Amino acid sequence: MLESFKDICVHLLRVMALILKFLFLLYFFPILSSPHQDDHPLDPLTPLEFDQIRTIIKSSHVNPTLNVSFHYIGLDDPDKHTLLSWLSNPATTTKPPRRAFIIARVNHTTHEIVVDLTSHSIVSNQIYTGHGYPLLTFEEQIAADMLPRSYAPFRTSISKRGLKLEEVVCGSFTVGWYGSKDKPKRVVTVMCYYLDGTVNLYMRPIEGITVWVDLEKPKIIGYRDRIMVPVPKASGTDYRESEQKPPLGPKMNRITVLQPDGPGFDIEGHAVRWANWKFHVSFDARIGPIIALASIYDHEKNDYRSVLYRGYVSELFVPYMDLTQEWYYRTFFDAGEYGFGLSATSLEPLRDCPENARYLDGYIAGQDGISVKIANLFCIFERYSGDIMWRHTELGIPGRVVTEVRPEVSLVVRMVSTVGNYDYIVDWEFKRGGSIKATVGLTGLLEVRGVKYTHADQIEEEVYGTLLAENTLGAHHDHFLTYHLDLDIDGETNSFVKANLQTTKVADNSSPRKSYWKVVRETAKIESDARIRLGSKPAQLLIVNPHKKTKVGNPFGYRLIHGASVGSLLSEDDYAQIRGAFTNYNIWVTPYNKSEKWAGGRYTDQSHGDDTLAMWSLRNRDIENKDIVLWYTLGFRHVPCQEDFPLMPTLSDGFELRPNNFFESNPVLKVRPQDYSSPNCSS
Ligand SMILES: *[C@@H]1O[C@H](CO)[C@@H](O)[C@H](O)[C@H]1NC(C)=O
Ligand SMILES: *[C@@H]1O[C@H](CO)[C@@H](O)[C@H](O)[C@H]1NC(C)=O
Ligand SMILES: *[C@@H]1O[C@H](CO)[C@@H](O)[C@H](O)[C@H]1NC(C)=O
Ligand SMILES: [Cu+2]
Repeated sequence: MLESFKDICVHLLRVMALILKFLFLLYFFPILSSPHQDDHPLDPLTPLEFDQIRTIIKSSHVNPTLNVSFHYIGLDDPDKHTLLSWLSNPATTTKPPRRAFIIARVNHTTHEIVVDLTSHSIVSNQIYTGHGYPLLTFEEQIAADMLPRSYAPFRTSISKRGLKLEEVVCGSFTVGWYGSKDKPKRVVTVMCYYLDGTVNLYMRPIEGITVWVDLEKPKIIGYRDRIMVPVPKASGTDYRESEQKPPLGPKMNRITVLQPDGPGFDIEGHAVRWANWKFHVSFDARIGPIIALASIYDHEKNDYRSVLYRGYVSELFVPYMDLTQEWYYRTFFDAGEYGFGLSATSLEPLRDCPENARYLDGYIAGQDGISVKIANLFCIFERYSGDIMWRHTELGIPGRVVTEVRPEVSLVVRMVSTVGNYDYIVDWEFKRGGSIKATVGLTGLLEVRGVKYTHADQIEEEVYGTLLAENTLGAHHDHFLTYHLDLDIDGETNSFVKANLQTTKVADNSSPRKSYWKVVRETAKIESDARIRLGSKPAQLLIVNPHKKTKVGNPFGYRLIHGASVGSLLSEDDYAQIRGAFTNYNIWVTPYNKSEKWAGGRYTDQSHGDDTLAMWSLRNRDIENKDIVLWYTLGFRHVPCQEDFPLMPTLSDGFELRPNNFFESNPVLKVRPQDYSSPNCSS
């Protein structure tokens, strides 16, 4: 009996598979056979294109003996209007040209080069002479990190401390800018750490030694050994499973994620469709993940409606609060200095992402312009976490109980960037109700300073941090992430509205109440109207389309539900803050401008802050009824605690972009619950 049931099941499945295969071919054949299948104008550069770029630039050079080092190679954004009209009418409009933007150093000069990949030619090649330098390459950092080992004074410092040279590893740190008017060299400091029994090098700083390296030579140009403190112990610092000693934590029962019908999304090249959403996922060496052209299907209007033209983490700012000579300059810009995308890591299946995830690979270019693959760069998965999308139990009808529930299922796109010691988990999550949630999780290793102290009671002076373990001080710092959010709410022409919630006193005796709050709407006309420090005034922040209204007359809109209202506490005249001035406010709105892409400016290493979002915004342009970009900075103030040692459990924050009078009514009312009833053939 059982046997025959199984047979029927297997047979049924085979027939169904055949039908599905047939339908699949019927549906996808025209797409599969098209040569442009995964050739979207916003796709990241391919290995073939990296090759073309290298060849075109090298062969164009007047003096072939000069080496070209590539500091940035990315897609030169297609013109927004050309792209949007081509997308809406590919048959009769021209496809935007495929171009790359390159920052290269040739003979100690910074070049900005635009290459046309269709005509295989150089469109422009300009020399940049302003302040600041491009991203550091991995290769030059590695070369700098190797120098101390063979440098006699350094070897003396190491043996003076009784350490073994072969257990020393070093890392390159950007040096910032502290008011000097001279044109500086491209310099980093190299800081060294000790392994000897652990892989957690960041918990074992060899404090007091600073090595300055000229990256272009590369050569040591300065050396200082100022203080000697014990290197913190190795014991208790290793985070590898194999190195943990009992007592161990409880073992979890297995949890699996099954999707008997396969994943509910579809990836064509870099275009993703899932439930009512479609969007494009891309990747850039500087900024990492990019979500573009996110549109949501409106069943009532029978069409896709645009929400987000493009969203990405534009810059990160991580200033440390330690004023000692080895530390004061540590005010990092992880995108503009180190490359948030260059620092992306391969995801570990089943650990970084659940069982039902699909993966996408990505490519970056090395300093020589040759592409390097990052396998499993993105994971994309449907998240069913047991949450409720909506529900109600009605007990108010005599003699009846009505209960309706819909479970929440969402789609997550994830990338992890490990910038030296820190790991940033960047998620973009799409919900059927129309929300886009962005979350960033911080984990990995703190930057700690070696100190002589073994107990907090011994500390008398300002140490700028928390004692986390013997000789180990976790330095105070912040992490700011500035998101570029080019929302196009049902079209490009939008306005930014502050709906202030204002406490109003009832003066006369018209009500037994003494107060209430009312909504006072303010549409931002110029850029200065839209600079906001969150937390100062209760308000709802909206991007609306003033030309399009619901049937009852409310403008279509999306609301920014922000996370913790954290802004920089540095004074605005602090050099670090001048460079990171894009964090002076949590919210800025600018008119769309293709060149205003990186909030910390194009050349962030040793920048003077003359090309930041804060400077652009000073032009005070009109932003009402325009194609506008919302910039949102979320922040973490990090006062380290012992739980962050030896590795920090993930700390998250984020924001939600949520429809607000965008739909006529609840867009997920008619969502059909998942089918749990299919026969279980797996036995
Ligand atoms: C170019 O690079 C090669 C290989 O790294 C090196 O040997 C050569 O000295 C470099 N040339 C110049 C002009 O820097
Ligand atoms: C490299 O630049 C220096 C000046 O910075 C110049 O004197 C030299 O001629 C340049 N070399 C070549 C090969 O162009
Ligand atoms: C676009 O931005 C760049 C850089 O801020 C600026 O030089 C240029 O004038 C801007 N264009 C317009 C039309 O505002
Ligand atoms: Cu931190």
